[in-house]
Amino acid sequence: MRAFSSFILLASIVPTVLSVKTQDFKTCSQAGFCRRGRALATRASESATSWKSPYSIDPNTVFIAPNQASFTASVKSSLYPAISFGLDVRVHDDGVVRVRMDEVNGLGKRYDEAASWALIAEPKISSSIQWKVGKKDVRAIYGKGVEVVIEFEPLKVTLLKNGQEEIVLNGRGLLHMEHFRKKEEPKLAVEAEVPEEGLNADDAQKVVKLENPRAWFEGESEDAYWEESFSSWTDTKPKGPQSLFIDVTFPNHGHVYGIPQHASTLDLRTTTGEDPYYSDPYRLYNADTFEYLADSTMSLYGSIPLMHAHSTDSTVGVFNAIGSETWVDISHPTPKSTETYWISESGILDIFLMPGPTPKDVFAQYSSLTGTQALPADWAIGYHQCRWNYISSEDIRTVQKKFDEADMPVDVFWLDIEYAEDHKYFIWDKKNFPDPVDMINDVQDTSRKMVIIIDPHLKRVSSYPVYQEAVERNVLVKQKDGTSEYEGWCWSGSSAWVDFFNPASWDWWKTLFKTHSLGDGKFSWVESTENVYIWNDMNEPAIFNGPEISMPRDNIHYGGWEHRDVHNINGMLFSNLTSQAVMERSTPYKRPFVLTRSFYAGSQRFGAMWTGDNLGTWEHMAVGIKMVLANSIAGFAFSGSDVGGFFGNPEPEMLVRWYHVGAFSPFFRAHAHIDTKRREPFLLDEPYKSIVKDILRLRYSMLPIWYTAFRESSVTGLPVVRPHYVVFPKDEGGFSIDDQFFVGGSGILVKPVTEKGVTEASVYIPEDEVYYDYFSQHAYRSAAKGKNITVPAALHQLPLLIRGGSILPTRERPRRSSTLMKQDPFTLRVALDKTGFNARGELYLDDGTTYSHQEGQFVWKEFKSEKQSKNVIKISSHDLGSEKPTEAVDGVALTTYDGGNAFAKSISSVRVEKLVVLGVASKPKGVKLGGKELEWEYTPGVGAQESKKEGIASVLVIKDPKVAITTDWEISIQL
Ligand code: NBV
Repeated sequence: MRAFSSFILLASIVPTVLSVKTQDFKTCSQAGFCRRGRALATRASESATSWKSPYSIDPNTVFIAPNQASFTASVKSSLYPAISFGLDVRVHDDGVVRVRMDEVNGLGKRYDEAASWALIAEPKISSSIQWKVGKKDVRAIYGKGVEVVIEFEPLKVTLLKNGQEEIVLNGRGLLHMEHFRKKEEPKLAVEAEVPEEGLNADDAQKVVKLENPRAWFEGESEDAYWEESFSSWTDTKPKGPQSLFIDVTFPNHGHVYGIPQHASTLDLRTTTGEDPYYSDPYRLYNADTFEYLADSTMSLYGSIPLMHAHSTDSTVGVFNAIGSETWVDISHPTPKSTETYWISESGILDIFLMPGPTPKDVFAQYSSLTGTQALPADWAIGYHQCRWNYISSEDIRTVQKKFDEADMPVDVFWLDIEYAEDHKYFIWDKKNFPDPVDMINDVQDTSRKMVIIIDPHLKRVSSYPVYQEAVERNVLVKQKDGTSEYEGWCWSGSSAWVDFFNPASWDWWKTLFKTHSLGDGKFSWVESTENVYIWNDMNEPAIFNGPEISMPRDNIHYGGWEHRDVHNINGMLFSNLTSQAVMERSTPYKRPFVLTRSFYAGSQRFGAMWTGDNLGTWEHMAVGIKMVLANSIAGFAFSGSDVGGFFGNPEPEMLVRWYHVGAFSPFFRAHAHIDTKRREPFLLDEPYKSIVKDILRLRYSMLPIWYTAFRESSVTGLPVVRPHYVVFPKDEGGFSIDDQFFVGGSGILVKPVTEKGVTEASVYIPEDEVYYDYFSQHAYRSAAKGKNITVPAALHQLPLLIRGGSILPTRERPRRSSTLMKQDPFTLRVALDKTGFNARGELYLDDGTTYSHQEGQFVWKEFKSEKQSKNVIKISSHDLGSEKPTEAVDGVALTTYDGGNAFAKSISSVRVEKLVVLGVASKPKGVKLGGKELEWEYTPGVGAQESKKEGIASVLVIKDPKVAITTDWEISIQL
C-alpha cells in the first residue's frame, strides 16, 4: 500500500525536486544472485593466475549430427561430478552461432522458452558447415574467414574472424550454471583457510581451492539460496539457487552498445575495473522506476539483452536470450578491448553470436532472429497529442478545435486511464464520456485517430465482465501455490493480471477488441470503433504493493514457470497480443498501432515504445535521445520519449527545444502528468507558438523521409534513427557520439539542442564532404578525419544538415493531419556532393494503412543526380519496385505502374512540384525535361565542388516540371 499511496499523493502534489526512490529498487548487492555473481568475479580476479573454469567438455561425448547441423557434447563441472550439462552449438545460414547449455536430468527444469518468445521463427541451420573434431577442441570454419572454436578444458567458445578473436565465452572462467539441489544437502563450504603469512592472494586462493574447491568457486556461504528479503517482501525460493553467469569478452572491440533500457549513454560505460564510471552493473529487470535518474544503470521499463561490440574494422553482436533479471558488468582492460559479464537469476544458456562484420550485417543477423520493426501505419508517425487526462469528450473536441484554429498539424488524440469507470479498462466513465462513439467519430471526421489506454491490471469485481471472463477461463496469474489467483494493487484497486503465457487467454483477449457484439453476453468493445488504437502501460507489470513495484517472483505462470523466469518477457506478451487483436479486428487486416511501455527482444514486430515517465528537465531531454538511439540499435526502432517531460511544468524555451527532439524521434508524442499545467502547443505565447507550429510543420513536411526510413527498417533491420558508428563504422571520432544522429539513409543529420540559453551548436561532421544547413543552405566543409563545425542554434533554429550527395523528398503544404497529405505534391531537395554532380535518394509510398504493399501495391523510387557529360548534370527518377515503367507521353509519363497496382494508380496525379538543387557550380545555360525547357531560377552561391569554400550554397529552383511522382523521368541541367 505504501507505494500506492505515494502515487496518489503525487497525483495531487507535484514536488519541485523529483527523484527516484532508490530504496524501492535493488542494487546488485541487494540481489542474492547478483551478489554471488559479482563475488565469483572478484575471487577470479584476485587469483588471476590460478583461476580456471571448472566446466569442461567430456571429449567422449562429442557428437556431430550426421547432417553436420550441430555439435553437441556433455559438460561437467569438476566441482559437481554427478551433475551433467548438455551443450549444443549450431551455426545458422547467415553465420550466426547459437550456443545453448542446460542442466540434464537435474532435480528441476530450467526455463528454456525465452528464445521462443523472442524469435520470429526457428532459425535455419547451415548445411555447409564442416565440424572438425580434435583432441582438445572442435572447430568449424565457414563464411569469409569466420571460425568457431569450442575448447574442451576448460570449456570456452570463441568466434574468430581471420584468425582474430571476436567474441569469447567463458574466456575469464566465470561461467556458472547453478544446478538444482536439495535444501537439506550438507553445506558446500567449510571454513576458508586463513592464508599463511607471506602468501599472496593468488596462493591463498590456491589453498582454498585445494581445501574446499566448491567454496573456492561458489563462495563460502549459501548466500540467499533458499529465501531472500527485500524491504518488507520475502521471495520464497522453492527451487533454490538456479542462476546463470557467463562472461563474454570482445578482445578486439573497445566500444559496446545496446542492452536497453537505461537512462545512460549509448556507448556503454564501465561498471567495474580500475576506475568504473558506475558502481552497479547495468540492470535488466522491467520496472516502473518512478521518477528515474537521468544517468544510471538502474532498470527501466523494458529489456533487450542485445549488445553490439564495435571497432574500426569490425562489428559483432551478442543476443543473450534470457527472460529473468540480468545484470551486466562492463570493463575495458585496454581501450581497445571489452569484458562483459552477464549475471542472470534463472534460465538456460542460450546465446547468439553475430559475426557482423559491419553494423549493417549485425542488424540483418539480429532481425533474422527476432524480426524487424513492423511498418507502422503512416498516420502513426505524425504528431500525437496526449495528456493524463483529457477529461471528457468535450475536452477532446475542444483540444481538436484549438489545434485547427492554430493551424497546427496533429494526427492522434489520446485518452489516459481516467476515461475508464473505476479504471475498468474498456468501460467508459459515462459521466465525462457520455458519447464515446460520437466523440471518436468526430475525431475521425477530421481525418484523425484516437489512442486509448488499456492497462493490464483487471479490477477484481464480478461486475467487470473482462475480469469475470478471465476468471471463468482460468487465465489469471497465480500465487506461489500455483492455484490461487494472485491479487495485487494498482489503479483499479484490488486487481488481477491475465497470464498471457497461457494460450487459452489469446483468442479471448482478441475478442475483447472487436467492435461488434459477439452475442451470448460475451464482452466486446462495442463502444469503440476501428479508429481507436491502443496504449499499453504498466505492463512490467507495475504493481503498487509488489516487490520493487512489480510482481512477486514466486508467482506462477502457465506451465508452472515462476514469474522470475519470465519477468522480462511478460510485458511483451500483453502488447503483442493487443497488437494482434487490433490488427485482426478489421477485415481485411489493418496495420495496428499499440504503444507499449514494457518490452523485450522481438517487441519491435508489434508496435512502438516510449521511454516512460521522464522529468521535465534538460538532462531528461538529453538522455531521451540516447535512449531512443539505444533502443533503435536493439531493433526497437519505433521509439520516442514524452515531449515536454512527463513530470513538471517546462518553461516555454524547454518546451520548444523538446518539440525539436520529438520532431526528430521516430515516435513523436507530447504527454504530461495529471498535475501539470495544460501545455498543448496552441497555448504557448509568441514567439514560442509560431516556432512550435513550424516544428510540427517541419515534421509533417518530412513524413515521406520518415516513412521511407521506416520501410527500410522493416525490411533490413537498420534503425530509423542511426548513430554515427552505424553510418560511419570506421570513423573513431563518432563512436561515442549520441547527441546527434542520422535519419534513415536519407542524409539528414540532426543535433537537437538540449541546453538552456544556447545560440549556437557544435556539430561533428564525420567525413570530407559538403554538408548543407537545411534552412539557410549554408555549405559547411569537414576534413577526411572529421571535424566539428559551429552552426547557429538560437531557439527558432535547429542544427539540421543535409549530407552532400542526398536527395530528400518532402511535402511542403501545411495540412491538419497526415491523411490529408496523400494527394499532395512533392519537393525534391537535391544536395550535390563535393563532385558537384552526384546525389541520390529514395522515396517509398504505399496506402499507409493496410497490408496491400505486401502484394506489390507500393511505389518505390530512386532519385539520382549524376554527371552526364562534363557540363551536364542529369537528375532522374526510376523505380526500385518490381513494376515496369511505361512510355512517356509528351515527355511526361502518367504512371510507371500498370493497372494491377491500384495504389500507384490512386496517386498517379501526384506531381513533383519543385526541385531545389543545392551547390550547382554556375548559372545553368538551360534546364530540360525530355527536350522541353523548364522554368527555373538560380541564386548564385557556393558550389558543392568548391572544396575550400564555405557560405550560402547556390540554389537552383526548378519549378513545376510536370512529372508525376510515380513516373520515370530525366531532367538535364546544362552548365
Ligand atoms: O496512466 C497514467 C500514467 C501515464 O500517463 C504515464 O504515461 C505512464 O508512464 N501511468 C504511467 C501511470 C502512473 C504514473 C504516475
